Amino acid sequence: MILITLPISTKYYRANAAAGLISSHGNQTDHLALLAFKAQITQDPLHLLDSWNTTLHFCQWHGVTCGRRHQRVVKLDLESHGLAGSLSPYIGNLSFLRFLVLENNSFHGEIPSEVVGRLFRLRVFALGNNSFTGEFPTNFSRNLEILSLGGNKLSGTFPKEICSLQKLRKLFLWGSNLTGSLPYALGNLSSLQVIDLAINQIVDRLPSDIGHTLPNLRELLIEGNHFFGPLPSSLFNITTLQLLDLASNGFIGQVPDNMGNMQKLQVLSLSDNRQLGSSGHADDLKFLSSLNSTILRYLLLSDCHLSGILHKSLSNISFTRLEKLLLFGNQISGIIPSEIFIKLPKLTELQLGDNFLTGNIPQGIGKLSNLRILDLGNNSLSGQIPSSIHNLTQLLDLHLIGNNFERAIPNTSNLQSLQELGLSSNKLNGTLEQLFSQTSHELLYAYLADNSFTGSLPFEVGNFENLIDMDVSNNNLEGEIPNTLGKCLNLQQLSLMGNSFRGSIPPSFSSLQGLRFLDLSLNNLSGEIPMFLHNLSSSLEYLNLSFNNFEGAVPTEGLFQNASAFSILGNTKLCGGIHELQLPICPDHKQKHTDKKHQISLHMKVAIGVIVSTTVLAALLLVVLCWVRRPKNVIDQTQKTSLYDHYERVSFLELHRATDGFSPANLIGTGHFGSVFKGVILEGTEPVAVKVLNMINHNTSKSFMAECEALRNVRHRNLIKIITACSTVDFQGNDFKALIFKFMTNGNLENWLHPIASNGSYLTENLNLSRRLNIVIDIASALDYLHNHCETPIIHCDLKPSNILLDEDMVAHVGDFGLAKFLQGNSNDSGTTNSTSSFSPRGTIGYIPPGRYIQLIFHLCFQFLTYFLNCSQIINSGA
Ligand SMILES: *[C@@H]1O[C@H](CO)[C@@H](O)[C@H](O)[C@H]1NC(C)=O
Ligand SMILES: *[C@@H]1O[C@H](CO)[C@@H](O)[C@H](O)[C@H]1NC(C)=O
Ligand SMILES: *[C@@H]1O[C@H](CO)[C@@H](O)[C@H](O)[C@H]1NC(C)=O
Ligand SMILES: *[C@@H]1O[C@H](CO)[C@@H](O)[C@H](O)[C@H]1NC(C)=O
Ligand SMILES: *[C@@H]1O[C@H](CO)[C@@H](O)[C@H](O)[C@H]1NC(C)=O
Ligand SMILES: *[C@@H]1O[C@H](CO)[C@@H](O)[C@H](O)[C@H]1NC(C)=O
Ligand SMILES: *[C@@H]1O[C@H](CO)[C@@H](O)[C@H](O)[C@H]1NC(C)=O
Ligand SMILES: *[C@@H]1O[C@H](CO)[C@@H](O)[C@H](O)[C@H]1NC(C)=O
Ligand SMILES: *[C@@H]1O[C@H](CO)[C@@H](O)[C@H](O)[C@H]1NC(C)=O
Ligand SMILES: *[C@H]1O[C@H](CO)[C@@H](O)[C@H](O)[C@H]1NC(C)=O
Repeated sequence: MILITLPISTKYYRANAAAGLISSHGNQTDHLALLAFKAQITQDPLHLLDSWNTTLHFCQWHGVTCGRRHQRVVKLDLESHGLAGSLSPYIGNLSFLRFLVLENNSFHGEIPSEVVGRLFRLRVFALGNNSFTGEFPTNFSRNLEILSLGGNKLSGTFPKEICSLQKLRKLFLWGSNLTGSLPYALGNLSSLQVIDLAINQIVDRLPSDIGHTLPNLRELLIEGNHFFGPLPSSLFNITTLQLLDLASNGFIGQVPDNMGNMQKLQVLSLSDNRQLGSSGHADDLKFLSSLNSTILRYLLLSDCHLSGILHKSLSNISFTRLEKLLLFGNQISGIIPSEIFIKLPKLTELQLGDNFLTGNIPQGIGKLSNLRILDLGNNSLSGQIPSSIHNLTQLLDLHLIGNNFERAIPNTSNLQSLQELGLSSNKLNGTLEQLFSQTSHELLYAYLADNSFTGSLPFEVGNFENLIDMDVSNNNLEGEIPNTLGKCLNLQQLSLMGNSFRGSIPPSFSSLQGLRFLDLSLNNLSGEIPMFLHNLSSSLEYLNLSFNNFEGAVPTEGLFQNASAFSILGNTKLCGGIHELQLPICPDHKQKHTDKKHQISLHMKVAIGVIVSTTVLAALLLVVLCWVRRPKNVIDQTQKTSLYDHYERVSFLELHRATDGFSPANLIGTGHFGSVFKGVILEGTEPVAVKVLNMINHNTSKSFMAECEALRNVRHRNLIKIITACSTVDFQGNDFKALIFKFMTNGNLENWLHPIASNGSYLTENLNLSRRLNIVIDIASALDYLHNHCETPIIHCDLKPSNILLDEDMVAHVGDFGLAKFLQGNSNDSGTTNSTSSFSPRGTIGYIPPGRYIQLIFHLCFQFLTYFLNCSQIINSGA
């Protein structure tokens, strides 16, 4: 590559030499060095080295600066370009180089010794935040002013050679795994302004004369090392200091209180020095009143051993620019003085948690309108949470856990940025309605455990779509677990333990695919353990269902294979499960098949079974029947819609109300289509069944239209009666489609045929022969009507016991037309393409003379055959 580009550049040089612009062979050397540098770059995501081409003189290449007179490279600055590759030793030939800045890229390999040793004019050597390996370079230019090698993978002790760099102003060796102590000679480098040795393994004391030997120090960062001993008071005498970060070391003793000279100080961090401060009664916070910088922004004093009385220590301070005041994890007592809210008006973080504070939160806290984090947790604060927190519109994290706060939570409707709400372990009471309906939808963490909250868990919990962790354990909550929790798709931990929740586990929990921790213990929950829980096993690590009233079979798959991964203690009605559980064997192992293939073969079986049994039974019992069953009008003209006329149009809100917020208590069935809820739309009217379609399934819309269309005009006593439909958007603006049917008191046929799978109430009665026969005749009548008496014949295509519904008189009604097909015209289309006018009941079958009754029975039986044939044809044709 270099060879190819050479001739062109030679031509270029000749041209320029003739013009007297370029003067020496050094120009060639620089050009070659840059090309060699480029050749070892393997990644240049921003394409910034594209300009390093032959059209441009190398002095005009991106990141290259040349001296004006001699056209030699004096500066190479390619900071933060995302460059990857190794560093070419040819760079050592750029003998006029003064600035080499490759900071914050992805260079790897060793730093070539040529680069360090030969560039004797170098003033700035900045290779920090790359991935260089090997030993620390040693042979630095005597002219070096800035040395930045931090954030690499270099190894070794502190390079002593640095101490001879008399012009050094800034030294960055953070995150370099440096071990050992600091060379004493470092304290002679009085020119030093910045020392950043944070996050290393240095074991040393700070020299007591540091304030005299480094009088120009502006920034000292030694956070995250093993410095020990007392803090030298001379350090706090350095008038130039702006940033002092001594956090996470082992400093001990009192903090010097001669800070009045540091008038340029912006950041003081002494956090995480666990023995800093006296262990006695002395006022360790006395130094605060000597701090005299009006531009202080961060005061970070958390996790030390500071004792003191807050209202005395803070009474004299006034930091009008202070943004962060962190004092958590100390031994500080006293009350929160309301003056501080006036004296620290710019606070964004106030963290006083894990101390011994008493009293209440002054109303004045509302003045801190920039506050983002308020942590007062684990103190002994009491009283009501002040209503003025309403003013803290920027608040992200409100952490009041572990105090004695009482009464109700104040209005939080203004806290529209809130992500973490920590109120656990207080004495709060009242309901959660207001909190849940008002709080920001951005909420990620809700810790409300160990209080005295009452009422239900509001359905608005579903608004918190980003919720990760919710703990409402040990309160006095009751009612159903809202199905809307299933909308919190990011939920990882949920504890509802120790309340009085009842009803079953909502079906929507099946969508919580990231759930790791679920504790529902110590409630009054009932129903079966839903099968979908074992599907969550890829994420679920902890499941506690103990001390409830769950019943039926314990699943045996997924999580339920491992007896130590879940607890079901204290549920007396459970059976089955893995052997270790030692539960009684379940009476019936019948499995529900949801598999599509199974469904088809199942309904074929049903159809065949029905055909055979009907034919035989019909023949045998025909005579008996003529007496038992009086002919009825096949079309029931008396059943007018008048009852439901007043809700022709029904809104989401009305349905929401009618079903108690689609509460699981009202859930009467689920399937691939969605869920069916029982509800009462107007008080005093008959209940309805609300079939809410699952909008995640993209076929839902089609199926909704098919069902609407199919049921729009049909009217038959053995077809399910549709009252109205609702196609709108829910509270979140998501598509919402529901069909509203007359409620069938006696449930579906499936539950009568396999009573063990139902909720047990059907067990008392059973289906005798005449009832079964009546049901078969009802179904046959419905099919006859659909096949022969509609202008466009309809094939139901999903006939199965769970779609046969029984009213209070045990009259069967065929339901669920989601898969219905119209036979006329293009039989592959669903009904949506047929015009509605072509589709209406054809004529009426009135009274049938007894003589034609036998004929009618056979005609009806024939309908099953028609259904079966048509439907299998449709299925086979792949429609
Ligand atoms: C060389 O780079 C410059 C600046 O990016 C560009 O304008 C010019 O087209 C490039 N020339 C060639 C031959 O790629
Ligand atoms: C480091 O470089 C990356 C791009 O590679 C950039 O996004 C980031 O802001 C840079 N960091 C600093 C501190 O400059
Ligand atoms: C430049 O440096 C490289 C490697 O350090 C070396 O091989 C080369 O001879 C030097 N001189 C020139 C004029 O490129
Ligand atoms: C170091 O590099 C990483 C990744 O490019 C970047 O995110 C970070 O900001 C850099 N830090 C510094 C101090 O440059
Ligand atoms: C330092 O660099 C100079 C100039 O290249 C060289 O003469 C000397 O040997 C080098 N010393 C070390 C210890 O590498
Ligand atoms: C701090 O500086 C003052 C002069 O500004 C001096 O009198 C005092 O001795 C210094 N204290 C320490 C501990 O260096
Ligand atoms: C604080 O600083 C001011 C000047 O900003 C000075 O006048 C005053 O004496 C200082 N107070 C202390 C206690 O050092
Ligand atoms: C609310 O904040 C505003 C400034 O944003 C302030 O003027 C007002 O006094 C505060 N109200 C309370 C009750 O603290
Ligand atoms: C809430 O607790 C307070 C005492 O802390 C009590 O006076 C009040 O009646 C309680 N309210 C409710 C609704 O229980
Ligand atoms: C490069 O610059 C030098 C002066 O420093 C000059 O003498 C020489 O002719 C130039 N070299 C070329 C190849 O143009």
